[in-house]
Amino acid sequence: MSTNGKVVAAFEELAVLSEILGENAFKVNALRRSARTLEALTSDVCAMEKSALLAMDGIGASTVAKIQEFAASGTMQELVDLRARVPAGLTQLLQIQGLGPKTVRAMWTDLGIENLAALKASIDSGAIAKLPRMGPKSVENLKEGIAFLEQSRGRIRIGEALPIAEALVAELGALPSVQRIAYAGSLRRGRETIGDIDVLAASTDASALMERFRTREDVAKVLATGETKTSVLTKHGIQIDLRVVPLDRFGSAWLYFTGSTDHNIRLRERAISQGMRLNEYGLFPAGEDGSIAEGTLPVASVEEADIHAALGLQWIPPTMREDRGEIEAFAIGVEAPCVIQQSDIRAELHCHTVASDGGMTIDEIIANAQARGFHTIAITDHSKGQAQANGLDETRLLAHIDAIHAARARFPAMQIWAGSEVDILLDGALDYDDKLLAKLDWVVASPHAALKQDPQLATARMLRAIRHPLVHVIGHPTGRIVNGRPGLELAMDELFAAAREHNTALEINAQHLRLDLRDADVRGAVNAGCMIAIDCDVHSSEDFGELRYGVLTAQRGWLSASQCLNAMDAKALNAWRMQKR
Ligand code: DGT
Ligand code: CA
Ligand code: CA
Ligand code: ZN
Repeated sequence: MSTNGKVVAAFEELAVLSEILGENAFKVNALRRSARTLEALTSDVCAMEKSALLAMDGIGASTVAKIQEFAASGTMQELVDLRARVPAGLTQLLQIQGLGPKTVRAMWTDLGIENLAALKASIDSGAIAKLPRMGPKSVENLKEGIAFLEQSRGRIRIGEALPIAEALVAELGALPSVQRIAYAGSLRRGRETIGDIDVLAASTDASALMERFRTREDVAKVLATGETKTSVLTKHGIQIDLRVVPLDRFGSAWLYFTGSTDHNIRLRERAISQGMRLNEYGLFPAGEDGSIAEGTLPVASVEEADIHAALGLQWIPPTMREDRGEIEAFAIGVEAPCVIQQSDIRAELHCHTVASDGGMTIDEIIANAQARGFHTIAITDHSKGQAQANGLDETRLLAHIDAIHAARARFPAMQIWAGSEVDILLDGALDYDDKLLAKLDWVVASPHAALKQDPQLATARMLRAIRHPLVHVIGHPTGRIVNGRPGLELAMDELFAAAREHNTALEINAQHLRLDLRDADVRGAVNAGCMIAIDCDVHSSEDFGELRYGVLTAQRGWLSASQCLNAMDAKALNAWRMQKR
């Protein structure tokens, strides 16, 4: 998280805790407003002058004092105090979809509920119905929310795990005794959620490395420690396993601990069928009885690719190691799938400026895209139905189109399109009429409301949007949030067939909170012959950095550059656009 992100999160947490504690609404709202204002900032808040801070809307003297305290100490005393006054089990209840601080406060003060177990007991006994506005429908929603939370608990989102793993690898890798270090496991495979972080290292001084790992500032608890493996729990509740392996066996260990387990089983079977044995120490020739004679040296062990090659395979990208046909697909002599790489991406086709709920101006967002080496950007602010996101009505949209087109003169190297992220209404109609849509260069159509809609109605709704002749891309097709809400339940195969027939692309929304389409659905869409867009749904400059998660998800769905809009050259992309105009 950036410094600004941490400050915003601190203000949000202050607001939530204050609300649970029953502080007056004025104070709570002021804290929320501070968070919103700071969220939109593009410069480092901790480096700003007091006068510049005070000049911003919704930032008063007490907010400035808290920011300065955070800049100096990395925390805020008030936050520490409030955390101590609210039971930890209570803030955890806020992770239940649809449950806000007001209701959590009522549960606490009226029913004495302090954790999830007590909440479930009160649902079972019926006591929960004593709360205001807690009718049968609300209780049902609450039950669904709890079930979803329990199913996802314990797994963290890749967007939280990857930066932590990268920082750890960089920190430990800087030790002179560390010869090689890398992360493995589900994180390397790019799964949307991670059970724990697995790190492998080769070192000339294993005990010093383990000591350093155990005593890092971020470690809350050492779960187990030895010469070759140490497991810790971080202060954020994330388990990290560090294993030390011999440098000349790094490749075989990396292969083994990257997994998946099912993929590993297939690889071992292949080794056996070729009279060999594969384990984390290498690929070995086996005797008549299948055993590895003592002192036998491995055929391959230093690099993953050596082992693959000795097994008659091309190197298999980690994101594809899930036992979904990859071993056959990567056999030497077969034309292997060439999955998309981040460097293939040259366009951002879904982003929001200050005109709706983004933090950058038109020029800022274009400059960001250009700095990333992109040739095309489509600016797609929200449509009028998204009032909470300051969606544009017809008059504002027409002016916005002109403003975007006017920017072309200032960025002659960029292909700049005036678009919209148009809301898909409940029946599949769009939030703007066709006359207005036809004036836009680029149309992304997305579902935002009624995400618990009946599956048949939801499928019909999305099919109608896909068939609309002016729609280029369906944005975040299910509306799900990873570890947050399941989103629309759709007959995906019907969507893929329609998308293919009508030449409408489907989005992989790269935001790690969304990753929507999910990996398995990307594979389905790819097989059905659909075009895919990978977009960052940019609201702030940092959001461009979410691209990596979208690319990992695309790779897990076996997407190649040839089926991805964002990998086309500028001319081809424009030609594709024009078939809808
Ligand atoms: P996670 O952490 O639940 O998101 O998933 P993974 O895949 O990272 O699983 P993890 O951390 O238990 O182990 C990392 C990899 O190491 C796993 O994908 C395969 C390999 N591995 C670990 N333990 C075993 C084992 O007992 N048997 C086999 N075959 N493979 C294992
Ligand atoms: Ca793991
Ligand atoms: Ca592990
Ligand atoms: Zn959206």
